[in-house]
Amino acid sequence: FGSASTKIQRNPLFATITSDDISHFKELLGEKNVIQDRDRLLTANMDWMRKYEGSSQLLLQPRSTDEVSQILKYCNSRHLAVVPQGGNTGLVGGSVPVFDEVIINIGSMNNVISLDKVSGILVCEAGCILENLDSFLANQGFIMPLDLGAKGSCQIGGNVSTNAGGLRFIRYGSLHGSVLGLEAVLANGSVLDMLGTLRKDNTGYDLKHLFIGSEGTLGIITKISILTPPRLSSVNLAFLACKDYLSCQKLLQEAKRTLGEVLSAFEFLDSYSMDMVLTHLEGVRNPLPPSTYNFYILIETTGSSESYDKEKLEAFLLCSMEGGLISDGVVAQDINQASSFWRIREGIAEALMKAGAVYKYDLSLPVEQLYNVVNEMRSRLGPSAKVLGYGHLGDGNLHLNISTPEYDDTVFAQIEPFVYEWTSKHRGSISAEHGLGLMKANKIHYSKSSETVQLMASIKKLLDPNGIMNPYKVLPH
Ligand code: FAD
Ligand code: S2G
Ligand code: ZN
Repeated sequence: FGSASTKIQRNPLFATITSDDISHFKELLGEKNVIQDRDRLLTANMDWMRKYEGSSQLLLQPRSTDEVSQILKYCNSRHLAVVPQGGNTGLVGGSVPVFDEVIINIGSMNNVISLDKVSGILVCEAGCILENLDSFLANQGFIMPLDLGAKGSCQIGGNVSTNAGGLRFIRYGSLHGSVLGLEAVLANGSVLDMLGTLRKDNTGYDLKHLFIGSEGTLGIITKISILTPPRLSSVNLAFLACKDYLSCQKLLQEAKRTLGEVLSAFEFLDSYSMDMVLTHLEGVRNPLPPSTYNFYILIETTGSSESYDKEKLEAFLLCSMEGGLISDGVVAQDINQASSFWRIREGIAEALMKAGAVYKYDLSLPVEQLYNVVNEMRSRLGPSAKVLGYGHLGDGNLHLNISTPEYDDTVFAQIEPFVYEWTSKHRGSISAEHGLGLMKANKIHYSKSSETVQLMASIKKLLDPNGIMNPYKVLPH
């Protein structure tokens, strides 16, 4: 794809790094946290999909809120643009520089601060890796309210900044609900202490919500307080096959109705996604006998009584089988089998990267229409590309991914702006959970009115008057 910056001009108001800046940062952070090493910079400048690449000459690794504050205060006074970086697993080009922005990686700020074991309220630093938090909580009888395929690298600060959704969204909802408080540092270095740990606090505008999903453009999140659900003893996972998309929809309605409170995940993938995984990932096999199924569904239940949950799930599966909603299925007998089922769903992104060029669209759509855009895209592209549809069906979130051996301009021109227009026409969102980043900064009007975009721009101007926070991202430039 080259870098999207071919179309964007570097803002001439931004300064470039000088040797005085480097000495200042070394003084402040210590030598080893001021990275100019070529290889380290190469990695930090490239996004996970190897689609966006910046040319930053400097990576800073602060260890405390105060160091973040000092860095931003200095960069703001010098008009040095910055890009906050967490695990760098973002999929819209938001976490890497467009030009030579200074990269500020929060990864060293990875301490758990407190866990209230009565309420399950965790306070931690933004650089904590999601999987590490989940493991820490496991021993305390709690779980993180989100789970995503990137859990091994993504940081909770990045999750909050992108308002990440993920596999548990259907049960535990949005981070706007589970995040109770934040500490954030603004471009001028001021530290906003919004780190409340109360479920209810109705005292004025709830400003933390501005930072949830702001993708590093309003400030750097340094601490988070989050409500973590209790870890329940009984988890079941079924891997099912459906003959058509209508059955998937009906299965979702049935699951919500009959599994009710124990339903904790409802994911789908089509046969093209299954083929992609079986072709490109080692040691992954389809748990169901190959057949003409067109869709696969993962249904997870999480509850507190093994017998009660199993009985509910088995009754649901039997009734769905008899009703013809599912054509085949298997319930994981142990944790290994369950992880092999999840490996199929979570491995699609990785398989796509191995197959060649990927055109990735993360759409929210009404469930009834959600798969139509996949079929439309298939008829538009014909044999020139593989079109995959998978995602969090339970939340109406489609991951439309188009794969070609090499990047192809003509394929791209057949996808955009069609896919955005189609989504907008069906009152969907052009970004369900990944954010806008660089990729969709100029596409926001497909899902937001010009008045709201203008108001967002004035809020950005108020909080970051010099525009140094993650420039060129989220809002049109
Ligand atoms: P980064 O990629 O480093 O940064 C993301 C954005 O947040 C950037 O704009 C960056 O500037 C900003 N940022 C990072 N840290 C901070 C901070 N402390 N303060 C302010 N701004 C900050 N996403 C989902 O929502 N659901 C999924 O199911 C999902 N599955 C994925 C599966 C795979 C295999 C991969 C590779 C990605 C997946 N993602 C998913 C996308 C990605 O993992 C999420 O967007 C994640 O929240 C990014 O976290 P990160 O720490 O990697 O952030
Ligand atoms: C997922 C991330 C990967 C992709 O797998 O749920 O959010 O390919 C996605 O879009
Ligand atoms: Zn997703």
